[in-house]
Amino acid sequence: MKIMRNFFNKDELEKLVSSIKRESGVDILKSEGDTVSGLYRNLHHECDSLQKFMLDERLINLARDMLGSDVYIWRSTFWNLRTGERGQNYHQDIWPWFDIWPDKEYSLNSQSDVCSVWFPLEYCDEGNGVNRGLASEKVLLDRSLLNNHAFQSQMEDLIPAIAMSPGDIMIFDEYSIHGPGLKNALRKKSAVIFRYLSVRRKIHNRNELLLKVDKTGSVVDAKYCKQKDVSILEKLKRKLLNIK
Ligand SMILES: O=C(O)CCC(=O)C(=O)O
Repeated sequence: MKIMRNFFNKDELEKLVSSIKRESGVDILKSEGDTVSGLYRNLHHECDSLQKFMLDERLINLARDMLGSDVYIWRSTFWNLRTGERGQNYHQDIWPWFDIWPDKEYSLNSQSDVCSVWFPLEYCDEGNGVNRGLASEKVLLDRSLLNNHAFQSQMEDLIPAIAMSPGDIMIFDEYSIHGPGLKNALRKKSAVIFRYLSVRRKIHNRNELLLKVDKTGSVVDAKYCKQKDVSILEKLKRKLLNIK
């Protein structure tokens, strides 16, 4: 897990928020609906400005370096917490993803296939659920620990809360233990996560678009895993690959 300060500037973030509002009508700073399972997933399928943000050459290169391979743009999610709400338990991302990759062999020797980039849209600290991360060596923990009270409280003591300002980013792999903490938020929070996937990883039975990018952040290929209506994804794929 690593933190990079002032990676984005204030203007870039403000522009992002306002253009998403203009393009999709969604105010991503507002908490609505179910905040724990993730808000506004994959808005980049419909928002050019968000796509462009995810295609940032510097982010692509960070992901390529971490994963040691070419990458797909996989997911974007906005996480909000209203005052008084509590976010996700501490977890490793491999836990919720077991179901997506039932045939993946996780081991202490295997490289992460997912690079996550998390960043707040407003100042975040212990009071509003900063996404803390443990910079440990690789560990493989049992999934039952997700709801194990003793483990969760232990993590609360072990994982330091590192305050982050808009512009800072946190980068972590699928083995990192992370989460916004156990306490109820004293103030609202709004944060973003981008997920980059190694081309090594296969996705089954998901209605999701994978955008393969080169070093410069240009989309060089796009594929989706078909499940239901893929017309929006098909349109986006054609647009990004300049297919008439
Ligand atoms: O920002 C948050 O509240 C949680 C983000 C997170 O842990 C995740 O997406 O895996």
